Amino acid sequence: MNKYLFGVMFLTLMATVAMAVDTNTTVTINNAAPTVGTLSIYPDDDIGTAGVQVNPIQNSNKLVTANATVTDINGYADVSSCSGDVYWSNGTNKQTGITGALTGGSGNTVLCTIDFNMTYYDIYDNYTVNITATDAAAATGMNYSTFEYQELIAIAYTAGAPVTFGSLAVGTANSTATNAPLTVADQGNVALNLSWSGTDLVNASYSIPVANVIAANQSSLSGAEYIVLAGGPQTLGTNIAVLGTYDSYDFISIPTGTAPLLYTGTIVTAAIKA
Ligand SMILES: [Ca+2]
Ligand SMILES: [Ca+2]
Repeated sequence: MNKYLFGVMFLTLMATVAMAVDTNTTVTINNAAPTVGTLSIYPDDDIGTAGVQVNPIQNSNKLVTANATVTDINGYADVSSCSGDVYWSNGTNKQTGITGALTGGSGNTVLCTIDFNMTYYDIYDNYTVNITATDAAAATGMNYSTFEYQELIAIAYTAGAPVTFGSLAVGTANSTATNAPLTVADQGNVALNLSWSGTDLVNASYSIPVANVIAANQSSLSGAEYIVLAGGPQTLGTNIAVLGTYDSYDFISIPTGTAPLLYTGTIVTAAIKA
């Protein structure tokens, strides 16, 4: 009888040691929206002045880059995309939906970089750049910064240079350059006034005074607005618009007593803000 009881107790003890139960554990992790850190904008073409200044490039585009660290406490891989927008100071869009690149993800952070072009004729202004990051749940974060797009006063001759009068007889009056007009293009982002000066046309010790050269706004001097290229810079051509051009027509008169030689001089066109 005692032996039987012992056996039952032993089996019961063994069953207790092997027993296990389980239950599910669940937790739902809430999505946290990404946040965008301080924007950096490049290049800063004036490091001596606070803020970011960007200088236009004459007749060309300027690449501007902005980046910012995006943080998502669900892990950087939860950040699915980023994009950028550029605004003028009046709040209207210059460019929107610039696709950003996500690089260097680690832990909860990833870098977002956007690139965009500024044209040489974009107005000088304080531009705002924003970067928006979006995560897998379509939650977003945004931050912004600004840069100053600087003034650019720039001109180029786009036709008619060098000014060629060809072969002329002594005593010829007011002969027009054979390749007129001389076209000046505004290749910056400022409306311009033009001024003109010149040098004597020379060959060794011989010369034709620059006072014999005239620049005009049309191909006929009759009724023209014109200047004599002597006595320092004089204005001809005002309020040349951004992207605009100005056609000038050069004339020369050959004084009697001029030796039969090839004469060469210089015409200088300068531009100031209108
Ligand atoms: Ca998230
Ligand atoms: Ca600066």
